[in-house]
Amino acid sequence: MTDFDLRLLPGWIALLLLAGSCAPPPPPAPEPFGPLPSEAQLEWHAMETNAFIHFTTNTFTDLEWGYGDERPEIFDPTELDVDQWMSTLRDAGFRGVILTSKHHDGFTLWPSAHTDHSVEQSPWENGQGDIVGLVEESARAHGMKFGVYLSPWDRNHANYGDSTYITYYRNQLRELFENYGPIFEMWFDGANGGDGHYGGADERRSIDGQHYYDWPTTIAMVRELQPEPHTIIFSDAGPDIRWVGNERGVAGEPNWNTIDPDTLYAGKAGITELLNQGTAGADTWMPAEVDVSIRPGWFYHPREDSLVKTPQQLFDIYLTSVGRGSVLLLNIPPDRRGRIHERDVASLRAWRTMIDSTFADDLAAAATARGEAYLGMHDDYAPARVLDDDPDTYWATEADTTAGSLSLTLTAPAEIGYVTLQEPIRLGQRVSAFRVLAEVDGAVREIGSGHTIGYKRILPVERVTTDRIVIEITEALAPPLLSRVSVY
Ligand code: FUL
Repeated sequence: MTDFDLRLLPGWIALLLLAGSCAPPPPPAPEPFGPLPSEAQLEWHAMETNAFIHFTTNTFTDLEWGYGDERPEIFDPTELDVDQWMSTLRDAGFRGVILTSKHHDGFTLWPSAHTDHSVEQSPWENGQGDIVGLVEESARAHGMKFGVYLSPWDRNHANYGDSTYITYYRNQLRELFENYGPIFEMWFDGANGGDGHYGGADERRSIDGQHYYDWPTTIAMVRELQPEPHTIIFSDAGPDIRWVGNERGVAGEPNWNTIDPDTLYAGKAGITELLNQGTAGADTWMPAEVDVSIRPGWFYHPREDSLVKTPQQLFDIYLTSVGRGSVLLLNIPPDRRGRIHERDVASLRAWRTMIDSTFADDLAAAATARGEAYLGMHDDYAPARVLDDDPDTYWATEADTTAGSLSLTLTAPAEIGYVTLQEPIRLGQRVSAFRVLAEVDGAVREIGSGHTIGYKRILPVERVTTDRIVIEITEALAPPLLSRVSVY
């Protein structure tokens, strides 16, 4: 900094020069706001897209909910190729895969020591095969995390409805965690339609949904079976992630990652809307997961080959799930051969190409960011922080405000169609209303707006040609922060 030797100056002058040359210390970092995500939840948010695999006797009976009296002999995929599933999923960009190891019909895809109603009794691989083992191994070999669905409702089991069934269910969970872990996500499905085979009783059995399963004990058991890495537990009501309230692929707008678990109980009026939108300023971080199938059904049916969602439909779902700060859990059901059908493969490929090409070139990467007010007017919190690759740096507004704005100047005018925004959710979810404006023909006007941002918001904006974009946070629960802004 100086061209000469400070030691030649009187001490007090040297001190003054040194003080003047140092940047002022940054103001204290913003206080976290409200409930915060755990490390495991943060990792889950960053996965963005996971795949669901529904495969069982239903694949061969053409049913969605097997009654529980299916003969294991019908389970006989002719060309099972789990690596084909996994390479298809990996190429489509999925980071994890969740397998229905047992659906409501009770047939287990692994040779369980606790039941005969399993692949062990099927002709496939002469009863020596293990689909759960194959999927687990192949998922990891393809760089994807492995998760499990184990239906609590079991229409095959004779004791379903009494407490011995709960022991059976927990024994199976134990088998899964001990033999196929680590399990990144555990899916506890709330569905229960009443009637079933139940070991030959063929009757309707209703359970007390709130108490029968004694979920707190089961959840504690999962935590004990796998303390690290922490399994993300899904159910209609958490504890780690919640249902999104529909199976159409649409997260709420707003979509709050926070909710009060006490408000979530079956039969509550408006429960699906509550799950869909969450609650601003609530006490628990429990984000919604968007589960939806690539076909009308969850299982493969030949009649639905012509109804596979198109790449455009999948892209729209991507925007209403990942683009609203949720994780997309897209179901792709293998067919009777034991392969992902050609039509599904083609659709997934074209979908991935669509995502990659739409979001290939971030026009903000070379932009300049400006703003009139930011925390302490210090570089650490300047608008430029939304353009660097570090998710832990962010633009921060002053501690006493719940609004703020920044502008981006692109290197040249370009046609834009999407603006993506990210909040540093480690410090809580804050933004509740924002607008995006652009300078078009010399005038600045609004080209889009939204409510929540969260982990990531992809906002389709009016297509305009511009070189100046303004992000205006108009309402927030606490001083707004943004870690990233991209423009496409
Ligand atoms: C629902 C189940 O009843 C469907 O069959 C499917 O497994 C879906 C993911 O969850 O509750």
